[in-house]
Amino acid sequence: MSGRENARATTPPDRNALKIKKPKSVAAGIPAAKSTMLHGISRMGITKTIKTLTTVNQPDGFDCPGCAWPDPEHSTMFEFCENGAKAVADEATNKRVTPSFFANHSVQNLAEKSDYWLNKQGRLTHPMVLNPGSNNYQEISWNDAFDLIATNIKQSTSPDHSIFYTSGRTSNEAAFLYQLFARTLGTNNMPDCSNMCHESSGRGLGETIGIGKGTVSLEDFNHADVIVVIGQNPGTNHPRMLTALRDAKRLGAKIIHVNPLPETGLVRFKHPQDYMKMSLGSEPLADIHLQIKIGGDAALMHGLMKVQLELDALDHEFIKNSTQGFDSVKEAVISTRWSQIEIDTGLTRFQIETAGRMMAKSNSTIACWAMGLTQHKNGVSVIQEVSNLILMGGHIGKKGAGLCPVRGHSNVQGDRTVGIWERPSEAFLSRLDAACGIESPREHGVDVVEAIQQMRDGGADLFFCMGGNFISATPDTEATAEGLRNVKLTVQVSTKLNRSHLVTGETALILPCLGRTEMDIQESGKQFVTVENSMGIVHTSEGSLRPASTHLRSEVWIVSSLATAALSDTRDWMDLSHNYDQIRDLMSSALAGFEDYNVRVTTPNGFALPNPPRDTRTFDTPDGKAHFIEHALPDVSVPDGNYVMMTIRSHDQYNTTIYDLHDRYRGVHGNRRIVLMNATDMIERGWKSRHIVDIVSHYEGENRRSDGWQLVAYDIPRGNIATYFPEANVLVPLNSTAEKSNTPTSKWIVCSLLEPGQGNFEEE
Ligand SMILES: Nc1nc2c(c(=O)[nH]1)N[C@H]1C(S)=C(S)[C@@H](COP(=O)(O)OP(=O)(O)OC[C@H]3O[C@@H](n4cnc5c(=O)[nH]c(N)nc54)[C@H](O)[C@@H]3O)O[C@H]1N2
Ligand SMILES: Nc1nc2c(c(=O)[nH]1)N[C@H]1C(S)=C(S)[C@@H](COP(=O)(O)OP(=O)(O)OC[C@H]3O[C@@H](n4cnc5c(=O)[nH]c(N)nc54)[C@H](O)[C@@H]3O)O[C@H]1N2
Ligand SMILES: [Mo]
Repeated sequence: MSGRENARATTPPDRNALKIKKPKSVAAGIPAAKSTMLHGISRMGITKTIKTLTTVNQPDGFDCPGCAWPDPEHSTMFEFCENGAKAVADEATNKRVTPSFFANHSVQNLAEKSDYWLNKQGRLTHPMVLNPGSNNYQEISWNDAFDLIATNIKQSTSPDHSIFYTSGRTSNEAAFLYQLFARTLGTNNMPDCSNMCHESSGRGLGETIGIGKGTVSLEDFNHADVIVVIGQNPGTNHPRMLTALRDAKRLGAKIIHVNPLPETGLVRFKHPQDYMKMSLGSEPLADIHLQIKIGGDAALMHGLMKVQLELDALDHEFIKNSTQGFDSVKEAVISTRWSQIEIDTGLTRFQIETAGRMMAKSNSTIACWAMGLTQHKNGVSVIQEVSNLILMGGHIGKKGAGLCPVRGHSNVQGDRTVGIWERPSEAFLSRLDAACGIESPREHGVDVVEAIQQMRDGGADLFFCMGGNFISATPDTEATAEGLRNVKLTVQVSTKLNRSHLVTGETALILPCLGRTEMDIQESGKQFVTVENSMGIVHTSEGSLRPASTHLRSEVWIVSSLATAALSDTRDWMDLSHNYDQIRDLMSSALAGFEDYNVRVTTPNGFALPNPPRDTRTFDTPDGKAHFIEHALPDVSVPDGNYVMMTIRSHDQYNTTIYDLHDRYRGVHGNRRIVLMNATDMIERGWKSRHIVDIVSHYEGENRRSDGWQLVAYDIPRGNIATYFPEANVLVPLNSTAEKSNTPTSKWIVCSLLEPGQGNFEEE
């Protein structure tokens, strides 16, 4: 292999295809329902579309692979949304990527294609190997594939030279076995997508409330007086959340939307399923939109807390009996000046006071957030500021109130619960060791950014990915590519073709696996798996479609086979894969809160994992109290002429999977290589929409360049710009990460915009 394949995510480069329309004012509704059906039918045909869409999120169906938002009582016939349906259709596509496809397309040839094209080719059907010096993947038997991995592991001088990545669709059963395998082998090198996602939430909340998860249930939305939605675009990324917000609103809740963009989903909403009832009206959602500057949230929290202090909207009894650290936060907040808050947020004192008064009147407030908070330098501390605000009013551990990080991947929370973590607690490890008769390593493993660094330094023999698309999801594409090319063997367990199959180690394997929608039949018969949603409810998921190929294997079977080939322990790993009940029995004894797992998980709608703040208003911190944590405001100034860029999702993608080239709600069609920019900022530069620019990012004296982006005038604060992930990942500096969580700062990239070819910065 030449080793210089295009590592960058690319988009079909037809600039004339860009159509700019007015951003939509209503989310969902008939266009969403139409898009759902058309998308489904074009990928799967009519019969399969109806069959799959009627079994998503039903008690005996499969869990939607779209997002981690919880299901209501599984009552409606169609519990799905437009983007969930796209995720399902994408997996259940009728197209196939077979060995002859790989014979016809060299790796170099595939690397020239866009990410959109790669995904469109269909489901992977056979295990494939890319041998050193070869330009094409060739078919390999499952046995030979595992022998190859086992030989690599055995020849490696340390278990820590192997790295095991996980994306967030993996089931609890597969994830539990996978971490048991890695720890039996002797490493905690288990980076996961969470490192790039809600790691900041986990770290932040662990310190403040003693659990790294949210504290609300879906039912709480029906009892909230105020719901604050910060740094989140639910209309696109968690469409079913809009139903919960609409219901809350009908019951009298006020909604405060904090976002640099006026995201359509929070403006007006029309339930896609209502159109079947011939109800044509839409409903407004957000009562206030605080159009904050990127990175201004910590200052906003100080402003909102100032108002709570001034109006004495405090739960004094709760603060006194159940918390620690209030006084120092109070002092910090008082000493923050309004002028500073106004500069950092770009909002007026009046706007913040209006929202603050709304909160002060509330008896029960829920704060929701996603990537707009976590992917910042101060990702951990800003979440602790949100927690300060919520704790101040006692909005936790009572009906209708609490903290609600809205998770991304459908089982990312479950994977962490069952042990996918590079820095597991001693309590977790000692219980695992006792139940499974192993001696887990205690030294922490590498997270995503550290994994890239370790690979670049030549310290990795094996990089094994359980799902995901590492090269495109990670920051600093070129640095990641350099790392991957340095590894002896890279392995991708995947459902669809992606760029991570093209930027590889010396030898590379593709192991094709079953998806959520598909039947999983093992020796003892048909299996189901279990998953945990964003609100800590664990339930079953069972696919019903015929697998895309007879050569596909379940992730559980793949881990069992890998362990059998690579380890010389006495556990009968294959036997565990014959009947997943046996894995769940092992989980019952190895995991806190999983007692009687097999019984409890089959109760309709599943069961809730223990959550002390929510269940009993208690906090599992060293002193048993909830902690207020004080932070200085971050410096959000940037040099003159620079812009702050956030990298966000369009309406037609699932992370690195590009379904189509449009962003319907934002009115952008046909091109993804675009920059959303403030119109006044554009006039200042003498630019108009459709003008082409090059982007250069700056970090600690390093510059990264990406050429050929098309401008779109948009309602975004001055000085801020937005681009789509993954195309813009090449501009995210590897070392620019959040303090404590080490999450790449994908929402804070300092950039300049240049005329094409201008400037002395090279595109690498
Ligand atoms: N259809 C679909 N569904 C998905 C996904 C998908 O790609 N497609 N991805 C899944 C995954 S893994 C995740 S993590 C979630 C992601 O869900 P989101 O977090 O909603 O995803 P992003 O597009 O990254 O949007 C971040 C939002 O934060 C705002 N924002 C950016 N910077 C700031 C800031 O400094 N302050 C504030 N207040 N707001 C800011 C942006 O304008 C945007 O609205 O969605 C999940 N669901
Ligand atoms: N710049 C920038 N970068 C980001 C983000 C951002 O907002 N901005 N967001 C970050 C976030 S929040 C996340 S979560 C990560 C996502 O990072 P990843 O989880 O690594 O990426 P995905 O795009 O979700 O992975 C898609 C691939 O997963 C495989 N797949 C799908 N379903 C299955 C399955 O059931 N089993 C297996 N084994 N494989 C499957 C398919 O082959 C598909 O190509 O990206 C992060 N990167
Ligand atoms: Mo995510």
